[in-house]
Formats: sequence, structure tokens, C-alpha cells
Amino acid sequence: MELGLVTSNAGKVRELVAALEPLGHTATQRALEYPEVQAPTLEVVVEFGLDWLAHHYPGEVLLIDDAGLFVDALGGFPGVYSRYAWDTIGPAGVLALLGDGEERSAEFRCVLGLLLPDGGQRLFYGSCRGRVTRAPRGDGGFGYDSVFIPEGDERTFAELPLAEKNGVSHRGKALAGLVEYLGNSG
Ligand code: ITT
Repeated sequence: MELGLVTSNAGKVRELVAALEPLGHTATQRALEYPEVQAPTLEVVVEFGLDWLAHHYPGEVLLIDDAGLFVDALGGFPGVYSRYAWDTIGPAGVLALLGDGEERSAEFRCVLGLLLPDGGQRLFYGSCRGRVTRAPRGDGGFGYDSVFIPEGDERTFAELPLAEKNGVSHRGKALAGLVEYLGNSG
């Protein structure tokens, strides 16, 4: 299937393309924007975005991706505010909020929203538990990758090759659901 990726984030595009293209799907970044509402869950942001895109770009196959880092000891912050926190305090600010605390568990979450030509919508979810580092590490990836270590590993997401990150990440898991759906939907 030919999918338009509606995201401004080049890091997301790399991961989405890497997972979709080997399976025969074409995924191209589209220079479209949709309003991201302030909402308590990623799901609501994605549902609103899909409704808006369905109204403004009917007949297209579009994919949107909302994600965030939910830190347990911070009550889930930055979570749905991850983009805002990135633009303001950045990963260093999140580390500063955690200080020397021993409790550093966290979860990355991703919701992918697919808009179909008939206006139908499908949501796919993925999450990845892990912990927040005491200092950034690694040059790969994007966003908060350098401060997050997935469970079962000692490397940060920013130290994993892209395919390995996709193998365990929140986005990779959401993509698995999308790929299964695309396979089944012909
Ligand atoms: P679009 O809304 O245009 O897709 P965005 O960067 O604003 O791009 P999000 O709101 O989903 O996307 O992302 C919230 C923040 O979390 C943002 O700073 C991202 O860089 C970061 N983020 C998202 N996915 C991530 C991942 O897999 N690894 C590290 N950081 C990630």
C-alpha cells in the first residue's frame, strides 16, 4: 500500500520507512500538518488528528504517529507533553527533574493512526518499558533516545542500530500491528 507519512519528525520517518518498505509498502513523508490537541492521552490526540485529516484530505491513505516518554517517578511526565518538554527543558531538563533518584523506570508509548480512502480509521499501539539514564549516551536515534534504556539491554536507544530499536521499541510494536493489518487488508 502507498502511505503518506504526516509527521515533521525525520527520525520517525526513518523508522517507519525502514519497517514498511521491505514489506513492499511505499511510505513517503507528506508536507501536511494537522492540529495536535492538548489531551490526556496519545490516543485522543491521534483520533482528533485523523478526524481533521479525513475532513481536509478525503480519499488519501495517511499515517500519523504520536509518541511520548512516560516517567513513573514524575507521574508520567513528560508523557503527552513530550514535544513541549523537548522544546523547553529538553532531555537534560527531564534528567534534572529526576535528580539522583534511584527510581528511574519509564515507558515509551506510540500510537499510530491510519486514515483509509473511505474515511475509515485504525489505531495501533506500542509501548516499551525501560529506565532513564543518569546522563545522555549515544549519537543515533532522535528525541529522548539518548536517555532511555529499554528493558533487557544496557544500551540506550541512541546506541542501538535503527533495526534493533525497531525490534523492541514502542514504534516497532505499533508498526507490527499496522503491518499485520496491511497484510490482512490486501
Ligand atoms: P510530529 O508530531 O510532527 O509527528 P513530533 O516530534 O512533535 O513530530 P511527537 O509529538 O509524537 O512528535 O513527539 C513527542 C516528543 O517525543 C518529540 O520531542 C519526539 O522527538 C520525542 N519522541 C517521539 N518518539 C520518540 C522515539 O522513538 N525516541 C525518542 N524520542 C521520541
